[in-house]
Amino acid sequence: QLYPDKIDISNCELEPIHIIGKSQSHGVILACSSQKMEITQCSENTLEVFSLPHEDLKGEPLSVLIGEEQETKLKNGFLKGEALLPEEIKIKGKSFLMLSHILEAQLLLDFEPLENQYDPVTFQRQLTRILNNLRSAGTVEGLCREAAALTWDFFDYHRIMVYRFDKEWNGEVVAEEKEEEAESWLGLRYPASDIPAQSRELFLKNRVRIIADVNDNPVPITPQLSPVTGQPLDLSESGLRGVSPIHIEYLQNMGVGASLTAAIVVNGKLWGLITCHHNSAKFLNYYQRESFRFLAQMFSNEIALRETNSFLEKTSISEEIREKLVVQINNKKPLLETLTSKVKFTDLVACGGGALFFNGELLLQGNTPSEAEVNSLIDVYLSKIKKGVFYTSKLSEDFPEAETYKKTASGILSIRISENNFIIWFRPEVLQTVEWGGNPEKKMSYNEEKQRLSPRKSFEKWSQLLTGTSREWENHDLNVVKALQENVRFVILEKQRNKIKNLN
Ligand code: BLA
Repeated sequence: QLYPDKIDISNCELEPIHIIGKSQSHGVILACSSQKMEITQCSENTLEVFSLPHEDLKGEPLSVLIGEEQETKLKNGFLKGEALLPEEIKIKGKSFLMLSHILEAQLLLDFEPLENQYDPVTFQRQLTRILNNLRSAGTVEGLCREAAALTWDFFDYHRIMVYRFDKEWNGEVVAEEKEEEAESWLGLRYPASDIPAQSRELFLKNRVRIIADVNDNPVPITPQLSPVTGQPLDLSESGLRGVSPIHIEYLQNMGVGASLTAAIVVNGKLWGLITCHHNSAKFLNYYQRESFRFLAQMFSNEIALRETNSFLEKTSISEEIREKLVVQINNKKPLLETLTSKVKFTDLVACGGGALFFNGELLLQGNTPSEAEVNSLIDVYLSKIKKGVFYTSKLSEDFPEAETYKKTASGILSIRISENNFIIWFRPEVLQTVEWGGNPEKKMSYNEEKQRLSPRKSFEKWSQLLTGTSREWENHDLNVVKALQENVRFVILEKQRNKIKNLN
């Protein structure tokens, strides 16, 4: 079975939301064979939307619906491999926007109502404001606030949030615009399972997602399997894709009537989302969503720019220190001494202290666990890890013995020089109170009526004191210690070569 019967929150990540087989009811999803341009599948709401029964459409040439001229245009565009542009189409006197996507031997067509016409002047003004305001926002925080403010101004939703993911895909509201009387969710965190992996994956493909009416009944697409491919229709590109029932329930529990979300993608990775909530149903047409897409794109570019600059700045500082260390270790003295003389290995990355373990000898520098504790850490834990570089900001989670010294070493970064030789950096615990939007340990409850697990009902602020966690290791930290690892390995090899030379 392609679409499982029973989806609940214990198997969220298995829900194949891209082949959900349903359309949101404000528009029509239709598929046709690209060979014959014949309608093969459509959502069952054509009577409500077009005043034409869906039974009468299937098997008919697409021209019956959109006219000969549009059909020819579509077919030619498809044959030439050109990008298919949105077309304004009149059906029984009503205006629609037809959005076309190519799916190998089929065309996937979205028909959306077009009530307000496209206004190029408004559109242009929005683009100019987006460019100017985002470019001049200073910090990443300022940028997030500006993106929320622009979204608020342009699209009239009741709440706007910039939502940022951490390494484990939990998210935090880092900027917010809302109505005055609504409670603030700024700073609240939400667990990764609220937005499962396949949904995050889809956001990389299709950057804007509108849910026009949370209380809508999604309309089935029939037949379920495409007569062309024998497979369900891939709705990844559709702007009308029906919404997962679990997510609907989630939004209902939150009291949301409609949502609009855009992906923030930085260097190919989902960095966060701009999410808009409305208290009642709300639809934005394609042109408005294009403005939003542009806003999210510019926002993404500006984040990437700031992250790259900050990375380069930090890298150049630590590279300078590494160069000095390399001069020292090329000295004839013993390695332990050369790594702890004028410039110390602990100067290389921000840390509380560090340890050198070479040929059975241990040297501690700065704030560290005791000798016995570090020896045990290496012996019982690190020596079993086969990676050349290992790091964690929650050591005691995987190595419970570390609980006793979490104050000095909640975080460790370790490089392996050879089989039994290590350089280790320690980061102290940073106590943090984290505010969650609802207790993350009570993500679900059993729903008698639906006979399945349901998302949590309460999103009330829930505080958690985070212990045993250090500041996270960043990419520039990892890069510079990897480079040092190469340098030290090379020096050891040279020393061994010289020894052999001298023996001969
Ligand atoms: C999707 N969940 C989402 C999305 C967001 C959130 C932003 C993107 C889709 C959208 O709304 O358009 C979560 N929304 C939030 C959070 C806030 C918010 C955290 O406003 C904070 C203020 N959701 C669950 C559980 C499951 C789940 C337990 O909580 C698992 C079954 C599923 N969430 C789920 C699915 C989607 C989703 C399947 C994709 C919905 C779709 O695209 O159809």
